[in-house]
Amino acid sequence: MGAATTFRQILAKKGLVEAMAAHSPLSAMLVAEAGFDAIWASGFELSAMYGMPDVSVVSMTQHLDMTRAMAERSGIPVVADIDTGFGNAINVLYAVEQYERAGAAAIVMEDKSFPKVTSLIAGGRQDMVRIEEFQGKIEAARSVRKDKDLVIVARTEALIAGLGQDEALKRAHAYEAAGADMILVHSKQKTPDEILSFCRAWPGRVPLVLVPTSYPKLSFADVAILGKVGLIICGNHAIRAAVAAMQSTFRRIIAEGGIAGVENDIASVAEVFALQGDTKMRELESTYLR
Ligand code: SPV
Ligand code: MG
Repeated sequence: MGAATTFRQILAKKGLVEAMAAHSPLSAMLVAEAGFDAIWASGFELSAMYGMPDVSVVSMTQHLDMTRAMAERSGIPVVADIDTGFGNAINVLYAVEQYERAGAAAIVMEDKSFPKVTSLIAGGRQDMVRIEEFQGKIEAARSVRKDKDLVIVARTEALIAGLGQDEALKRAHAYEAAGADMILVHSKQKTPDEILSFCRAWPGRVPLVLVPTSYPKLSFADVAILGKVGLIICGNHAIRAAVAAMQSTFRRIIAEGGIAGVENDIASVAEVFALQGDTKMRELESTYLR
C-alpha cells in the first residue's frame, strides 16, 4: 500500500493525524520511534539546518532529496511542505510529480508569492497570490498526481498576512472548490482565539490542518474536540529540540573543560549504532562476507 493510502487510512481511523517536524532522515526516524503518525517535512527546519532563513533560498531539489530520504528511512507517511510550489502552476506540475515519486503522502502548498518569507517572523513580507492563480495551482497539483490518494493540502496565509477571517474563509472556500483535500489555516497570534473562531466558522466539508506553534496551549485533545481538524502539525519542534540540546551540551563541555560531565545526558554511542541499523549490518556481514 502506498504512503498516501496509509495516510488516508490513519485519518479515517483516528480522525486527527499527529505529525512532527523533521529535517533529516535521523530526525524522521526519531519521529516514527516516538509514535507520531506522520513526518512534517518542514521547509523552516531544513532551511535552519542549512543555517539559512526560510525564504525560498533552499532549493526544491534539496528539500525533495530530504523528503525522499525521510520517507525511506522513517517508514511513516511524509507530509511535504512545498512552500509556494516553487513558482507558478507550471512549476507545481513538475514539483508535485517529483514529490509523489519521492514517496510523499501529502503535499502542502501555500498561497504566498514566490519567493516567500517565513510566516512567523515579526514584520515579515507576506505577499499573497490572487485567489484564481492559487486555484490554478491546486488544479495543477490535482491533475498531475498519479495516485488519487495523494493528499493535496491548500494552505492559506490570509491570517498571517493580517487580512482577517473573512478573507481567510473566502480563500479556504475557493481552494476547496478547486479540489483541495484539506485546508491548512495558519496563524501567528499568541492565543488560539483567531484559529478557534475560524474553525467554528468553517462548515467542515474538507478537514482543516493546524500548526499551533504560536499558540502552544491548544492541546491535541482541544483540537480533536472541534471535529473539524484532520491533521495537527508540530511545525518546528525537532530543530528547536536539537538546537537547545546541542547548545547546552557544547557550552557545558567548554565550561567544564572536558566531556565527562555530559556523558550521561547525551545518547550513548550504542544508541546511535542501533539507530544506524548496526544489528542488521552485522547479520548481513555474517551472511555474505566470506
Ligand atoms: C514550516 O515548518 O516550514 C512551516 C510552518 O511552513 S511555519 O514555519 O510556522 O510557517
Ligand atoms: Mg514551511
